[in-house]
Amino acid sequence: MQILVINTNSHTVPVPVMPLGACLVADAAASAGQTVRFLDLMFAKNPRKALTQELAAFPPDAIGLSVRNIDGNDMQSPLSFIADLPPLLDTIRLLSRAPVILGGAAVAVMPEEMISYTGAPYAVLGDAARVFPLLLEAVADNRIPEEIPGAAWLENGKVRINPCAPSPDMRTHCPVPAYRRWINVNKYLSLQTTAPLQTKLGCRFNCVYCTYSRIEGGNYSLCTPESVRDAVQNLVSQGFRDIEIVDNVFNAPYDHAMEVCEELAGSPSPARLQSMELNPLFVDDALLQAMAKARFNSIGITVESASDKALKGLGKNYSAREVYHAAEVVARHDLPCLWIFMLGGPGETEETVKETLRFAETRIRKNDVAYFNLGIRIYPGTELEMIARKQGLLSLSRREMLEPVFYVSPEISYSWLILHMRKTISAHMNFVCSDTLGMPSLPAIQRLGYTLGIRPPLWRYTRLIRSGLRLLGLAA
Ligand code: B12
Repeated sequence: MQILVINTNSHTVPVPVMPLGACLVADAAASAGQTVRFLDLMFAKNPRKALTQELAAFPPDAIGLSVRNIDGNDMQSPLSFIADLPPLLDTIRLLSRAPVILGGAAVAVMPEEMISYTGAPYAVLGDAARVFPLLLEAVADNRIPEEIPGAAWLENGKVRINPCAPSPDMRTHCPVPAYRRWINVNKYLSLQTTAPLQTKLGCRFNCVYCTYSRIEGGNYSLCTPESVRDAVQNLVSQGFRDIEIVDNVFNAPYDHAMEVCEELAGSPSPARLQSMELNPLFVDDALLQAMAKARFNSIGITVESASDKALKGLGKNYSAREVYHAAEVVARHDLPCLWIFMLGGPGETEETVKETLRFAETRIRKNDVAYFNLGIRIYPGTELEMIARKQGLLSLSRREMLEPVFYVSPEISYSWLILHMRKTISAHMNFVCSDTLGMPSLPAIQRLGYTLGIRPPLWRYTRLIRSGLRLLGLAA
């Protein structure tokens, strides 16, 4: 069969992200003997035209459509991406009879809604590198994929979804795609993109707003440390130096993170690593030492809040005490740290926001950075959805929730939150929010930085960049 895999994501904030899953399914289909081409729309000036040309050059028998983002997850400047899909699907239907197989994080987050919205006859959930080739065979035989775990399809206008097969507890292979076969890697790198690498699947936490356990399952499936080492070597051999661990939480389970670090420390490599998703409860001296030895050049802690009341409202498994403790640990090490906050959750008040800001102002080092999300995207099926409905804040149907919809605690005024945070961010050059990332000058800064030899993560230079922009009289 001739298979076309399309990466539909063209969002470039905070950086254009390389389509890890889409490249993995392209690899899997090629390994299964299919003839595969890849259309990456990330940098396409006119996606519809690019698709039209591709369909003419390579008439496919099936099309894998990767959809990463439903929306920008940003209440300050809400952006919906799903509206980009109907024009692409119309073009496909007009020029080809190939069935569309939907995949990607957006589909994992809202499967039924995404399948009904796009009208795609098939979709894949779970371990797509395994499921996609099986589904292609079923499609070739015109067979309903009833026996394939993780397959979804439309039957008489109804969405049918097979439960995913359980992932093994340990995996001896940590997947890395042949990126350069499918995408223009250099273009991504010039915009400060890192090569994503996933060392585990699964999330056992119960944060009220989160979709991670739905996407990856509630049980851990861990790549052996040796396989992670091999994956890093593979990426290095493909010319990558900046590698980002994209696990939903890197330091849980703690022992796995430690073992991965020890394995990486023992194998010489020019790779620089980063992870933006550490849970403060499991940040200690041994971990940061091990990460530094493993050649991590920075960390991110998704701390969300430093107020007990707000942390409880978010369903976090730690309290403000552990947040302060994490800051003490970070202060004893050299690793640059990005602190990520989420303000406006259940129970948030002006007082709890001020508590969090007191932490940020007194405990975050001057060269580290605090990033503030204001308001929380509500996804169907989360506890936050139930809370919002109970509080009378949400009356939309699940389908309508494909458009960005956000939660802000009824105990706080959103306009107060915005004004207060703008004032605070303006007074602290190492504090940022999504406004800062949305700066039109960001891509130029990313490119200039790359040309000058600055490598990811760029946020380490936040203070310098914002001060420079201010000096030039530009928005910072
Ligand atoms: C790490 C991460 C980031 C990092 C990425 C770093 C990097 N170098 O890649 C950063 C911080 C930059 C980031 C940014 C954003 N992210 Co983010 N991110 C993640 C996270 C935690 C992991 C992503 C990942 O790489 N997973 C591993 C790979 C293997 O998964 P994958 O590519 O999705 O592929 C799997 C399937 O989707 C499938 N698949 C993929 N394509 C295809 C195609 C076909 C045909 C098939 C069959 C299957 C298939 O195959 C794989 C499984 O086997 C996810 C949450 C999660 N647990 O998935 C959120 C997530 C993807 N992000 C999300 C969002 C919203 C964003 C942002 C818009 C906003 C933000 N939070 O900053 C930006 C957008 C960036 C951009 N330019 O597009 C959402 C997307 C869905 C949604 N809600 O809209 C997620 C799901 C989190 C959430 N809130 O639910 N993100």
